[in-house]
Amino acid sequence: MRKNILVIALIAVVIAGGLAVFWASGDKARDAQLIVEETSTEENDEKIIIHFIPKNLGNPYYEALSTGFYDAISELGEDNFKYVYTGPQTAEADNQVEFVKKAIQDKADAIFIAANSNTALNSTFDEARGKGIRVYIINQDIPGSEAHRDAAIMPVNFDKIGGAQIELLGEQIGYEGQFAILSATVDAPDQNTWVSLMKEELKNNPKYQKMELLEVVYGDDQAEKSASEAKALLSKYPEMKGMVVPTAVGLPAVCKVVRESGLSGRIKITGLALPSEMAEFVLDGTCEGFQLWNPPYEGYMGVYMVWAEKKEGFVPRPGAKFTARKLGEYTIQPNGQILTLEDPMLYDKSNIERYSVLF
Ligand code: RAM
Repeated sequence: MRKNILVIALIAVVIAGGLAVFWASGDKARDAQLIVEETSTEENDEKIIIHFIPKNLGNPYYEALSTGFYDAISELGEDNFKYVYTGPQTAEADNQVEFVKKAIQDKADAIFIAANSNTALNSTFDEARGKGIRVYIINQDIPGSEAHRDAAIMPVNFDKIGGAQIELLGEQIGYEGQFAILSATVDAPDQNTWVSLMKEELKNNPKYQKMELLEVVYGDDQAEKSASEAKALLSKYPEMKGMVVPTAVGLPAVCKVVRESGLSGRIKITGLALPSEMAEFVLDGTCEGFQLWNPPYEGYMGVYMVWAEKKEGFVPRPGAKFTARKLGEYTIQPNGQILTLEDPMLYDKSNIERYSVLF
């Protein structure tokens, strides 16, 4: 008998409890990720092996997304899966390469990755796919490099985000005045798509002609860097009326700076983030409203897509359909994307308490 024991840190195979518990508990997800499991390769041969590589560890957004993987695995039988949640500490363009390579060594069936770059991973993706591993981009796509992945799970229709974010800030500042965008990393495919859509919206929609974008700065999906960039903007532009912060790490960090500077209500802050991280700032008036979708849905759908391939002969190509139990049927679009939802959702005082217990 082969005694080839794999020790995998940051593995998450502990499924304890049902759907509501997983979706409701970020702490449970975090605890599960710290479990070190030993599994023999013989046992692994029987299991469906899924690796989820987030942009960076310690980002609560991806921990929320990961709970969706747990939930589907729990429904389909945890003994059927080996699920590995692992990735880099920081979200630089090329530092996920080693984690894709680990998934290849682990003979994964599918890799789900929130890529930190549009191009840096292409040859590693090719290597994985050459070995029969499915490569799924999750939470975004890799524009221009679509030929290097099997499909992309999108949280919403990205074409809607630029307009939705500008409209949200516009409403809050009365469609007039200076503002800045605080993004995540300079190479982030999703962030760059949204920022360019926001710029297009400002240029083309006369409704926003009195809104002036001062600059785009980058908080790297790190709370400290986001806070210091926000402080720099506040002192550089005393007339600034607001900031759009489309990152789950950046938005609460910026709200904290604004609150501590005594500027809550005077400077309008909006963007994309988790309701659980934003509740205090919505309730105290630092943030009037922000948007998001449902991150756990993406992981949930991903597991069902892999299951459909293993058990039902599904092949990920445009037009192919699969069913993700409680979410219903999905079809891969002609561009290889699968839309989890169409539009982002607004969170404000009216619903923040309800959603902040979910994710
Ligand atoms: C961040 C990431 C991610 C984005 C969410 C809202 O942490 O940059 O890409 O979708 O927040």
